[in-house]
Amino acid sequence: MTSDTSRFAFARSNFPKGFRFGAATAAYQIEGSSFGGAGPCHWDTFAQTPGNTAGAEDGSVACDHYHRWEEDLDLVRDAGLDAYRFSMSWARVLPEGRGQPNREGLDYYDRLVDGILERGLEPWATLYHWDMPAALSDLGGWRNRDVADWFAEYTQIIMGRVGDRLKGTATLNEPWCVAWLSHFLGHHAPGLRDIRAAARAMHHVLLAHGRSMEVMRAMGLENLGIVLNFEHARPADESDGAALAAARYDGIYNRWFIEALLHRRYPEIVLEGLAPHLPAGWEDDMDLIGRPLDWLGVNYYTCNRVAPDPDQPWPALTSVPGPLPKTDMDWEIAPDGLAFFLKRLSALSDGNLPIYVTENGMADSAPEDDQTRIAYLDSHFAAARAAIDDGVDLRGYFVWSLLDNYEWAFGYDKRFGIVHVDFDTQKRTPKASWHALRAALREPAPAE
Ligand code: IFM
Repeated sequence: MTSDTSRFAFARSNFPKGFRFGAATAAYQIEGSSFGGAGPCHWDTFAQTPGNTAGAEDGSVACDHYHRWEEDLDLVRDAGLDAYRFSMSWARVLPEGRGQPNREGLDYYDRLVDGILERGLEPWATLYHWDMPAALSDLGGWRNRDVADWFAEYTQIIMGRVGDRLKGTATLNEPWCVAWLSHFLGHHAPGLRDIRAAARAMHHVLLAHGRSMEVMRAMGLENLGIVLNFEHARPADESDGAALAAARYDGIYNRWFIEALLHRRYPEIVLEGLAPHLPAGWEDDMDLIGRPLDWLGVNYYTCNRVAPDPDQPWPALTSVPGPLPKTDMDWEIAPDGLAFFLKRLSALSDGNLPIYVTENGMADSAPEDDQTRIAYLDSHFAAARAAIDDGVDLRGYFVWSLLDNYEWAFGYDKRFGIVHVDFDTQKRTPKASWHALRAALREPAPAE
């Protein structure tokens, strides 16, 4: 094993003082949804439908983090990281989605947050990372406008319990996945392929964000934001058709959410297709959606080559394979896309919004000697550093992920962890990337 000799090219001292290095996870991917009195969520039921997830795998046991969280937090601390980003499961807190809270679930998050703090780490929480309670899914989930009020109720309950000790809170993780991937492309729960459902989810997810922020502001909580994902849209060739297809892709994926949040508008190029399907009166919600954020989380992994598909209805586009080296997800490795987005987002917010890379990493099957992951992360750390040099107010960087975990529809085969998990024994083994990170972070930050 070469883990002790592998090195990142960067060290802590290459980044500004106070820059936070962290690792990220999500509840359904690691906790084990069958433990601790959690209610079923739509991923439990989605996985029980043939063909939806690899091997019909689900998150019922996952990494058994629900019982092993202390050992896992030790791994975050021992890597020399500063912060831990995790999510809280709505269905664990409220098994029916609303009404009676699950005391065991609330106690669990209470202990977890205290455990993070006891280890000298900053807790960064996400309120929703995709585990919609099945009882609310029955009522239409993200298609139902009432989801905003349900989410507000959940926000009030969980933040009433742990909000006082969190360093940063995001309402939602990756609304594009919540809405488009899950209601238009059908790859994630609830697995719909319906433009009307997608349009409603695209709006309601933002409305829910707005209501949740309103609740947390009223509670006097601070450092509130949202985590969006971005994928660099590149025309597949030099034709006008490919340019238009890429612009539409960019609009749906990379512009819809952030322009609503920062500028209270949806991009025209997307309204061309979605406007007929949006809920009546959506314009009246834009003021609530666009209330100020304290920070923005950026999840970045790859680029996408976009080509026109004129035989299909709007958005009439498709993706084609690109030439760059790929991860186990078949995602091209394109670190320049990260620098592109950091600069674009900084410009869009006039430099007035602190930005964090809240997820970046790769799936790589190497069990322990994951040199490819070290190279991947290094190239993205370099892109982040370059963006800082260009004036981007980038405050931190969370590696995805602490542990190998449940990669949604792909099951347990795609390994994103800097720590290997043997899913038969639940044994954790730090990989070369974990050791390399520890070496890079050991170097002290420069004096002021
Ligand atoms: O595992 C996911 C995570 O849940 C959200 N962002 C992307 C990761 C890799 O696909």
